[in-house]
Amino acid sequence: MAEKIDRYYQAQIETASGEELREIQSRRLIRAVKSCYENVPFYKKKFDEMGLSPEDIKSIDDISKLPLTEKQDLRDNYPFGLFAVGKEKIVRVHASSGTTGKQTVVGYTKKDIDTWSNGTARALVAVGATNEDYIHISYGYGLFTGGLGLHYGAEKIGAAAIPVSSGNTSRQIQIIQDYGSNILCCTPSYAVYIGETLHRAGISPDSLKLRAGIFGAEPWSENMRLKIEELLGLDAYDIYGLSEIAGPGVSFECRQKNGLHVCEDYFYPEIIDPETLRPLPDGLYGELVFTCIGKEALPLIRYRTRDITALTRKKCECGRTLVRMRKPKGRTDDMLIIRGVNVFPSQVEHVILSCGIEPNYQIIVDRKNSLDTMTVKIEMNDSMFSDSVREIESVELKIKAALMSVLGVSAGVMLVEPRTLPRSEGKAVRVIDNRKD
Ligand code: DLL
Repeated sequence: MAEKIDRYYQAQIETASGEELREIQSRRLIRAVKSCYENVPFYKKKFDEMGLSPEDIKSIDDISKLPLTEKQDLRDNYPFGLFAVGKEKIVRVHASSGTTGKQTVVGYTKKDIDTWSNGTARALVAVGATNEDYIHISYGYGLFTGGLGLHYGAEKIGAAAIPVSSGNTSRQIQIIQDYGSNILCCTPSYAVYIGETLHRAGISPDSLKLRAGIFGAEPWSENMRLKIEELLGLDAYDIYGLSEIAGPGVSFECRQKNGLHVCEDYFYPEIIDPETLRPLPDGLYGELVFTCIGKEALPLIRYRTRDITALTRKKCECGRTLVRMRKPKGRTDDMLIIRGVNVFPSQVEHVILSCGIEPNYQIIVDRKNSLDTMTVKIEMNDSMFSDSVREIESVELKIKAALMSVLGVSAGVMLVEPRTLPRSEGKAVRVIDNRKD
């Protein structure tokens, strides 16, 4: 287990007073707004249409006067139309995978890469990483921001980055064993897969040097945290981010495992009601919106992430004053509406794990005779598989009842043979929606 002293990568910022932070945020917001107005025709047009001038923004308190930006705006200006700097200043591009429509492309100046790496460096130090650690990075390297994001953070703190990238799970395990990897970075679903493979190979997690894991890029529940910690024998921490804003490290968990500290000196968060678009007070769940106040190449203003969370400014035991966001529940566009009831895949995951079953599942949604149906396919583990049909049916009924009580809508449950559902080395695909609107 990690030593219990809290350390910071940039103590001055991470433990700054509310007043100091607001002063930095105000100064940076004014600069970002000016840059957008002067350098991005899309924002100039928006401001002019609203009758808004950059001079109207005098402090961070004026933020809600600014227009919102949507993913579609990035798509409409594909690939580089929202960049605020010339080609000569861009040193890197990344892109989001974008399962529908065009990809969204993001650019970074040298300073932006530095800013982003500070975020991942803060995240690594917050979970106890030091320059003596081997940081095993199994997020994909490439246009996806996961691999290179953690990589630069690891190098910043002087640790040794192991750029394994995703895939080839037996090789991952070999490297974890042979190199003595201390910190594992990958998606939570891939962490489960690595853990299961380890167990099948008869390798005890106690024989490894893994101490902590930094898992993100997809929503995961508290029960999933316990599962991963048990499978891999480490402390599992959440990390959040999105390519449009930077990549991983926009927010991160500390040892308290109680919300993710937002790097609010670079990325100013707000929560809005996704229907009325009005700002919501701390503590209420709504859609997370970010304004990039410390970025040069793509300083997005009030970007709608579609992620659902709540903010809290309550004191954190770690000493960091950076505002915390709750573990994201899911995305407004991932939310399933089943016969009028809102269902998040993360709720289904919570139920499955609380019934003591492994988190390998898939939600199949269909429409039969104009009625929505939802079936949850869940993999049995090897010991369940040898149970009698009656025992298996009774487990199905138990999960069905638990789903009904948590979701408020009935769902079919189908236990399937071990290792028959697709595994993911990156973001898991949990939902198959066969409804045609
Ligand atoms: O997923 C960046 C990342 C890489 C974050 C590695 C953490 C670790 P995108 O591919 O642009 O970027 O996807 C961003 O993924 O809007 C959320 O919906 C989801 N997401 C990311 N982190 C979390 C998390 C990366 N910790 C989108 N919990 C975001 C829940 C997350 N959802």
